[in-house]
Amino acid sequence: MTRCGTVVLAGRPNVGKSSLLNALIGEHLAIVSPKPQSTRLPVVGLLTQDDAQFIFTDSPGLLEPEYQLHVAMRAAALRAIADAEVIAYLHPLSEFPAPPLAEVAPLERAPRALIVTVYTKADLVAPSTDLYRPLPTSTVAVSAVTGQGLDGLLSTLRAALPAGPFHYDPAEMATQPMRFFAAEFIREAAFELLHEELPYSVAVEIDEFREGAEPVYIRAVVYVERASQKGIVIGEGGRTIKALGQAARAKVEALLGARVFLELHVKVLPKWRRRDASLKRLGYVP
Ligand SMILES: Nc1nc2c(ncn2[C@@H]2O[C@H](COP(=O)(O)OP(=O)(O)O)[C@@H](O)[C@H]2O)c(=O)[nH]1
Ligand SMILES: [Mg+2]
Repeated sequence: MTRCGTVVLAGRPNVGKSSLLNALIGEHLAIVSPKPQSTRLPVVGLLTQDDAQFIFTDSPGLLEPEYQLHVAMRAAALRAIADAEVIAYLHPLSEFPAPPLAEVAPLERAPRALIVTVYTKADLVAPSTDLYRPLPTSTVAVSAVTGQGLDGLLSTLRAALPAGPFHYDPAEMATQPMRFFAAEFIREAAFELLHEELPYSVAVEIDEFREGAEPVYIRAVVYVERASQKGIVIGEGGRTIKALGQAARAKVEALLGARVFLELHVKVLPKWRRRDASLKRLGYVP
């Protein structure tokens, strides 16, 4: 008898949801940043081990919305939580104990799915501290950096998966198209290379994606919210956008396993974070 189900990785911004997804899948699928709120849309990663298929869903951090994009991110996170068969509720081990998920979210009613509390960034907590007391049941401590606790987490989650046939080919690890990941990796490069508020003003649209070409040809638009930001993203003599393109290209090539030619254009989409029509066009609102 096989088991298969959706496990959502949920929690506050910056607790390590995207890092844990990548560590579980063994591939850099979800973008990671020391800056909070880097994840805007759920990212799905598949892991099939023996008789169990895990459909992991990384979700945006649960936060108080400050503008329309946040409203969309929060709605996406709550949908992912409502749709999941198992909720992995992540919280840093250094901030033990985790408040109830229903309080953090906050949720109108307790979710029907089983909640497994996952304490993250265990490598940052010295083993001598009393945080290494025995954890309550349905609770595990992991590190996406050292891999500590991942096997234990998987066996806890496996027991919670419903019995049923696999939904995906066991060889698959992603469900979203390469152009989604291309846009995300350009954003990840923006989080790495741009400062302060700027990465939050960046959105990416893939204009063309020719997978048959050698190298694979991708043309993308990097949107910012104001004309003054456009100059900063391009940089002196085009230096910044060039570095951004190189960093993003390497990320896309690593996932695609093929050489890529990436062409970036910078455009202004005024106040896109606060406009529903823009959010819809960019795919942040269904
Ligand atoms: N030391 C350590 N840092 C981590 C771990 N997991 C995530 N981080 C860091 O925490 C920050 C936020 O991680 P991210 O996965 O983007 O968090 P998310 O916002 O919850 O998706 C990044 O700087 C990560 O490198 C971990 O297990 N150990
Ligand atoms: Mg994230």
